[in-house]
Amino acid sequence: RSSTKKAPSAKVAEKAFRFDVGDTKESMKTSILNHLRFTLARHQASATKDEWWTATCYAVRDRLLDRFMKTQAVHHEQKVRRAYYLSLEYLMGRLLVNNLHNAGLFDQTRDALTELGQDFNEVCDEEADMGLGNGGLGRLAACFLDSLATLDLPAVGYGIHYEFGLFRQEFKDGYQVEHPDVWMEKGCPWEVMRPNYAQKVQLYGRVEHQMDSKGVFKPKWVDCKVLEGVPYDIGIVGHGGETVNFLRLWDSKSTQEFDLNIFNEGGYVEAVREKAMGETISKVLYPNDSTENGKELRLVQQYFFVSCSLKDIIRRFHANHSDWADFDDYNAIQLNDTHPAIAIPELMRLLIDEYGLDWDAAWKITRNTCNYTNHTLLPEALEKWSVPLFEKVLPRHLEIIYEINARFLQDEVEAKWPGDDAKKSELSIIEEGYPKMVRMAYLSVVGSTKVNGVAALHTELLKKHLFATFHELYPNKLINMTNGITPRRWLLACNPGLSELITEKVGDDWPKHLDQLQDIAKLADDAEFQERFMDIKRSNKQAFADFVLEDSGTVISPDALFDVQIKRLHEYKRQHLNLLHILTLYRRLLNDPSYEMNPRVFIFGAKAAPGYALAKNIIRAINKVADKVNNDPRINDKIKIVFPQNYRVTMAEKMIPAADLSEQISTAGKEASGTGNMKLALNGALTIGTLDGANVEIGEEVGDDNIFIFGNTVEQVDAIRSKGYNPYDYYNSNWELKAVIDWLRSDYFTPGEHDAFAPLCSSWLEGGDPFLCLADYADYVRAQEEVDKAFSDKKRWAKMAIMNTARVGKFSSDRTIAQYAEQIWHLKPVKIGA
Ligand code: T68
Repeated sequence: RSSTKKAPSAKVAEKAFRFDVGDTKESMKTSILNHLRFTLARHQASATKDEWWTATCYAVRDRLLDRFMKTQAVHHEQKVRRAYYLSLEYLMGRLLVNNLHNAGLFDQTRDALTELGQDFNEVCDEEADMGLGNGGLGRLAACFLDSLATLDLPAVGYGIHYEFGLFRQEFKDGYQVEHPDVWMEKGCPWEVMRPNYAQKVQLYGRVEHQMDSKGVFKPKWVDCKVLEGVPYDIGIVGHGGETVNFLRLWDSKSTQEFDLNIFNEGGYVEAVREKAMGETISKVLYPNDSTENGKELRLVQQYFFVSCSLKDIIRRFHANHSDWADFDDYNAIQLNDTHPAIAIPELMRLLIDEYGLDWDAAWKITRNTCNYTNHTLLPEALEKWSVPLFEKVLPRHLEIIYEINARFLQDEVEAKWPGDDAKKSELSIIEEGYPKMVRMAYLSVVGSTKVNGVAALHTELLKKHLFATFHELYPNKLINMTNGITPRRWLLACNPGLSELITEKVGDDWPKHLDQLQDIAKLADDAEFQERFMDIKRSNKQAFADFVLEDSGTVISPDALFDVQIKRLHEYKRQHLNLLHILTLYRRLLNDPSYEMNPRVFIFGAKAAPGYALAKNIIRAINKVADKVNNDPRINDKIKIVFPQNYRVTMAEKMIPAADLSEQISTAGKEASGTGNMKLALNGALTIGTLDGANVEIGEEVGDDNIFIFGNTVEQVDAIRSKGYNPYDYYNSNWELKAVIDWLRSDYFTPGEHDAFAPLCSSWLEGGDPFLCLADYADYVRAQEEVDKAFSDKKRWAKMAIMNTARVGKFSSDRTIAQYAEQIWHLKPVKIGA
């Protein structure tokens, strides 16, 4: 009987399955309840908020995984070329709301939770930020993943599954105190562990050169420690929900073989200790955003994730191909700064030592596959590893780097500049000295096809300074890829009021085609549109004011000008120049109670690297000035300063929609691009900024009338420095500047505590003011007066704000990623279909 009955066709089975993970409100309800019951073992009546959150994430994840498997199957069947993004940092923030928007499940899920008696926003607030990054570089990687999936590009992100992301910041008596960030406390429902794709990684040991059967000496890396990398995958859904790519994060484990050996020798305690060491590798993110401290564990982290990732890439390549000559046809690797640059010698090692290719074939493949993005010109941020450390941790890689260098100097530098030894030592990957150092940026340039800067000015400066001689040697290698931000997170999800207004005017396609915002420019003079635009701004400001009240008890008025500086704390970003302006206004108000200015709220969000003493002193100065100013009845609430603790992606999502003014005031030539500048402009904040990084391009887009530019240009900064900059010239000739610095030097802001801000104040004077705060002060104050004047004219301000939103479509990361795909990766979109 049963033999006559046909098995259900694949189509029918698929349909039944798809019904199971349907996208209606009712199916979301069913899924959420099922997960509460069968995944979390909870009755609806007794479930806590975080359990509702977990169940909701699982319900969403089910739908993503369905598309994820489909996407990977199509990529596999079509043998597509893929891009691999290697980054030590991914600053993802929360995932629920963005996944809902991108997957087209937002309304249904919100309604489902509401009908189940839950407050949707409260459930979303249960999610901890996934803060596996420091700042711009890590957040850029997260925006890029969103755009890669949205553009249907086959891509995988690789990184580390840190147990602790960027530290949680607390202020005590104004001081920054750091705590570990336990982001997985409630579990991470988005990730899927994949022990089947675990990889082994060798470290330490030494290299033996053993003769093979043909009498040739072959290097052999022996006596190594072996670690295991276990991957965790997080689905990355593009807007519209068709492509689901993934982010694969490696967790380190010590290996069983390793443990067994020691156990057998009877060293139980040693075995457990070694095991703990193996698990240290992926414990914690290094919290430095702009200095390298040359720590061994950091090099081990870099190699660990690079080696796991390359082996995974090779495994996937071998699933479809057998000829190594095809490798660079199917794989493009992007190095996010030099942190994964060890990929270059590691790929060489794998090809030569493990797969038996000869040097020239391996080098051709490696160089054709790898590309490198530079994110900084700051000399202290350029990675260099000491040769002795390298030799200890990665002895075989050091040999390979020496060989890469020898061939590079001989075949390329000598060919171009015969007999020029100065050129050779200038370009050498190995810097002479005691100890010798490996220059990772040079290794990255030599081993890559394309090298890119992250804004037009930055790329020009790379060509002129850091990589000037390389640019002569390789005139086509250096290119510009101006950064971008994903409009899904940074407008659609974080600013629903403005998003709805825009959709009403230009339709709902703009999140994928941000240039369409241009169409609202014609409404910039329309009184009704201006009113609606500014009403939305006001209600965003009110929402932020509510948050501040709850968070710190400080009352701020949504009618004040919200002046926002949110970014890592660094001298080059000049939060302390902002502070000089605040003190200037405070002083003016005290000296002349009738001094006219619009009430302003100065808003800061910033973490300082734990070892960066001066940055921490600046944080304390801002906090202590805030205490005084916020409680001074003499100034009638004209100035408020708010500096919420623990700035992170989720806080940025509240601050950016509420901002009137965006502070982008780095010393010209120091900020590679900036991306906060783009997010703020998109949400209708006006920029006050120097001609630095992407500010230059923002100015070109919005027009001179809609931005406040001040300060010395890169050329002027160079000129000032070459004449011999003396901050005292400015201090002694500007009595107001002198007065505010002296004020900060007194104990006015820390009664009874002397010299609290001596480090900060002496950096401006005795320390030589390395970032030219004093040279830019007067023009900054002048530009701020212009801002104040513009803000007094409500119609003018509204028009300028609208023009900012309308004209920054260029800064969608979709545009950036489309450029990478075309000019670097040669990558085509792949439609996944129904
Ligand atoms: C930033 N760099 C640039 N570095 O400063 C910023 N982490 O101008 C640019 O917009 C952004 O990259 C994206 O291109 C960083 O954020 C780091 O966080 C960093 C540096 C060294 C080590 C670790």
